[in-house]
Amino acid sequence: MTGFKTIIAAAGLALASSAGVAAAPTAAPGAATTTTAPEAAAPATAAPAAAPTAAVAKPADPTLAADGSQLVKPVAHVGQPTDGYYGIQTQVTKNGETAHWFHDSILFPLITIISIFVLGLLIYVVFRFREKANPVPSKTSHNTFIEIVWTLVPVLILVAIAVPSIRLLAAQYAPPPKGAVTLKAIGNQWYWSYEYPDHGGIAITANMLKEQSEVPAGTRYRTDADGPRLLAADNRIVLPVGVPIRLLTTAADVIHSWAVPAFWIKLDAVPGRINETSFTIDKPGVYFGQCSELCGARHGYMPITVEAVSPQQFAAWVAAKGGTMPGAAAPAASGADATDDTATPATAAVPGNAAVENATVTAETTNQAATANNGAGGNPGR
Ligand SMILES: [Cu+2]
Repeated sequence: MTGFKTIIAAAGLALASSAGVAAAPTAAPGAATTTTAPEAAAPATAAPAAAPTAAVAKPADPTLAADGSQLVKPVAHVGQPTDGYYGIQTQVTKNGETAHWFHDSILFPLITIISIFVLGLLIYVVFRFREKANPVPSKTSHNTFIEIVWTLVPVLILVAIAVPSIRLLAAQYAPPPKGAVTLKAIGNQWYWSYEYPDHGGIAITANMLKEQSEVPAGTRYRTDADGPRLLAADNRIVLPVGVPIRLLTTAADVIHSWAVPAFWIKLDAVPGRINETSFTIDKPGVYFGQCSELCGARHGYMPITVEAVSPQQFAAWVAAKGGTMPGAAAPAASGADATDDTATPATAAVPGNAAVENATVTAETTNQAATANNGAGGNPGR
């Protein structure tokens, strides 16, 4: 039996090597020393027997391709800033759509009309009542009609703005309904960590992906499939579409702010307290955001990447992360720490620059390192 296992392991090793994939660490040492030439040739019939032994640890992550790269690529103009475009990003939540309409149909026209009206009045007054054109100024100090108009009109304008504004504000803080998916975002200097407390306590750390020129060879770097520069994170937060999301924010050190423009969400993450809001994503896709509270030297380098998927894919993703859907039975223990996102996947190394869960870069922990200041030399000062 032991001999058979060795053959299987050797066949798996040979297959993995020929495909350019590093073998799982557990199989490597023993198999390499006991392999004999004929078995190492790995007849085709031995390969299927070897494959399942390596794949049973975790279900596949539905958001990743077989090579570990991101399946869903960001789409231009969606969930991210666009060169040369000004205006609010396309919104994918109800509150966002309301806010977008409120801005485009009420606030912006109103501001434009008022500004042009006041400018016109000023220009008229400057020319019409200048000393040359109006040598004897009027001494009128009171006009009941004009006073009523300039009091009433601004009041009506303010009421017209206040009604949709307060309604939107209330909707943003409406408690999530039952069945909401809870996402807890924790701000850290300078990365985000996440927990899914209703889904078996899945925990994820998300760091910004650096550019190829900024990392040593062999280290994962950002590609266009990950997202735009400074906005792509190594681990995406996966959320279901059409399901209310309860967002909880807090922080481990200083105040951060979890903000994703396409969701119309910006919620401060304050140490020692938990803030809550809710939203429902309408469309699948990849959406980007950033920390929006000045939180230190690398404040600008803690992006947020959310991938919205169908509820079925979300359930598959939860299973891939070792979590459970609410109400479902806990999965059989696989031996690995189900909530440890940094655990090495059973499929071991992924070729090339593919996305892997454990690609999280160790976060810098001091201002000195983060700003590349020379601690010994001190700040040169100005
Ligand atoms: Cu921050």
